[in-house]
Amino acid sequence: MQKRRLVTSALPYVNNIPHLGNLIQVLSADVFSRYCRQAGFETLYICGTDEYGTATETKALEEGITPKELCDRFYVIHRDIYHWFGIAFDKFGRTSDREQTEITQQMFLDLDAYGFILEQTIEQLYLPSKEMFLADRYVRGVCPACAYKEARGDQCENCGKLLEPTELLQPWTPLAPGEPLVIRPTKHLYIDLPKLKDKLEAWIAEASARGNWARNAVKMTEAWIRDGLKPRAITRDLKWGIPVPKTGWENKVFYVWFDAPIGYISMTAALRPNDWKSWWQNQENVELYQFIGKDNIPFHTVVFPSSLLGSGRPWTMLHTMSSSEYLNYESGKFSKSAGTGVFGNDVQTTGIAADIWRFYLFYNRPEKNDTLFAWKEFQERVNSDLIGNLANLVNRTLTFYTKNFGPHVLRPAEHTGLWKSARESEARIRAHLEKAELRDALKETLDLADLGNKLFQDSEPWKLVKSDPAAAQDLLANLVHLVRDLGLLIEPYLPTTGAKIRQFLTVASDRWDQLGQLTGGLVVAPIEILFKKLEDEEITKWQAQFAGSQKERKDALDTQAPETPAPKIPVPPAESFRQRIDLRVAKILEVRQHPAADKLYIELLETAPGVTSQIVSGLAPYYKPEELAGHHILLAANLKPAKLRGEMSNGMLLAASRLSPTGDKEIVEVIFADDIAVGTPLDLEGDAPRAVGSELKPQISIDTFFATPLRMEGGQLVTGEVALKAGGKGLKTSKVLNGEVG
Ligand code: B3M
Ligand code: ZN
Repeated sequence: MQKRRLVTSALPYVNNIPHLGNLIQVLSADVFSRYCRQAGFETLYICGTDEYGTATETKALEEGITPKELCDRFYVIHRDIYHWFGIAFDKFGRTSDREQTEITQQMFLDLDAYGFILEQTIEQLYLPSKEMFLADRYVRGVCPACAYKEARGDQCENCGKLLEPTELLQPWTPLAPGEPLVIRPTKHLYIDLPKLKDKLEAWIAEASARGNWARNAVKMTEAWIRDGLKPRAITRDLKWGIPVPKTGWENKVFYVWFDAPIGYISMTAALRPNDWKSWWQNQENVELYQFIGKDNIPFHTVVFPSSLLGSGRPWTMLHTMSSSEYLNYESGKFSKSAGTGVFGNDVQTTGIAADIWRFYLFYNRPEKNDTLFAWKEFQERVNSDLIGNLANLVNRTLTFYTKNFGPHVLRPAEHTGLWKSARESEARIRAHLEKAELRDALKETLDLADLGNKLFQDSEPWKLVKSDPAAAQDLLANLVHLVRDLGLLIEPYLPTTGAKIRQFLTVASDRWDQLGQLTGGLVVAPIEILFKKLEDEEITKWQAQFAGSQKERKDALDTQAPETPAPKIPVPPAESFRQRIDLRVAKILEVRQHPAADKLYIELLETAPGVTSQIVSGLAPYYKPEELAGHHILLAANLKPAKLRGEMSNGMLLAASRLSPTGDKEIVEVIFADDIAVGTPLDLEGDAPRAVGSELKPQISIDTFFATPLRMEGGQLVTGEVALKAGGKGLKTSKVLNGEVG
């Protein structure tokens, strides 16, 4: 018997308008659950708004309304945006609903009963002028792991590390910028993660393999366990949250990250009051698929599973984790606070259909790497792949068929070449979807459309219909069935389009058991054009419109110091290095071939303890992957992220090079630093060495980087006349003793 499928996407915080980057997860879970339903699995897709916590409480205070009023307002905004995008939730609930309080309180009571709750008095940051403790998100400061300046008190948005507010360096609060924060004692309840460690580790090892967790989820979870599990506070000094059901704790509420994942359960309970346990306490018969962004990984693979394991009930645990990377916008990050990018409500004003947005977002889904939303590429992909390929095949096949043979499509003799390939392709599509590889499955679907177009083109039916009309009709009937398959395959991605294609063919069922079947009995109804091409003028207009329309974006730009340009008059290299160049020791965790370039590798690095990042380098002609993996190297760490042949690169690895004695080839040597700890900064000899985790210098362009010369001299890395040191040690090469470094 097939297991049921429970699908969730991260519950969006209610106090903001989601942008395209946030929509990825909600959309991904939508495609996956639509696929599951079409493939015949009993499926539930659960999502809703995450409403409690400091951010909501503070925003409501600022606007002079109650938190509940604020949430009511934004809940509707979220719901309507997702509705516009065609998301077919079974339930879009709210964490402020009654079921959430009941189930969260029971979860806590269970954990307490089994001895997994601790009480501790801690020192916490306190804002005297407002007489409040500043928890989690309302403290900002420098991340101790990656030196990101705007890290939040609960987590660094840049590197994903979970934090305690007091761990931040130079803490401050946007509620009172400039006011010093003081540390005061307060008592809190903790979940005893160390006591759950064995259970948890056993579960992670087994579940991550069985459920094929995304690579970033496995890596981040491993790093998190390796850093050591500590008890985690589950209460906060706030009013807007779920009350703690314990005497003496009336003034505290549960921490939003304790209750938020329970939202998946409570929203199911709100939908199915009598039978939610058959979904959530039924590990034997239910598989849980979760779609989140990579910044939420440890909450879903470590913290929430610990609550479930410790509560002593037979919860349905995570099966497949699909944690996407980031979608960046044009030249930078989508940012809610900076107002950069395209927001869910903006999208509706462009007049571009939801299916077109969905198409590009999945074509460009940040599945295994960060990707970039770029207007030009958006136009190209939509015009050439969606319209030029898929829609074109639908249109030309159905038009040609009806014009020559009328509306009825009988069962043709099977075109064996076509259907052998098509069935293989359909099997690959299913296999990708089963692994939540949504982008790969979409590409495969487009390839199948391409195959249909080639067959159409090569068979020249416009000639064949004159010489052998019966053969032409048979061929076209095969292609009409392929169009039916493509409609079914594209429907999870483009639900409106898929349904239209079925309408064109008078096919009522959306089930995938029809795939590959030459059924006949199709009737071609009058068809319409599926999409209209995106014109240059429109693209230019939107590019400008979304580049600077948000007020916050302008303000942010005004206050940002412009990058110091590369000097025109010569500045001593050492001084230029001191001001601009930030090199750090990093470890190469993995090396793989760039899919689109023979000479490039994609390297996964550990740039600070537990922090990973990807770069692209041109080392393939010089090193085998196994000669690089595991080594510590030098990373230019403050370069602006760049996209190299479609892959994001967050920095550059340093190598020395010189010409061979015969002058006909380049000898390249990566500067290894295996005996120096990951994250160690490089400083000029004689300067005070900076610490691991110290703040990065401002971002620079690659041109600025190359304006400061770095060289090997006698096997020593130098800039100008001065040697560079990391952790007191010099950086050495053994083959390229004198040469350029870049
Ligand atoms: N609300 C973070 C976010 O919106 C958080 C996810 C909760 S999932 C249970 O990105
Ligand atoms: Zn960080």
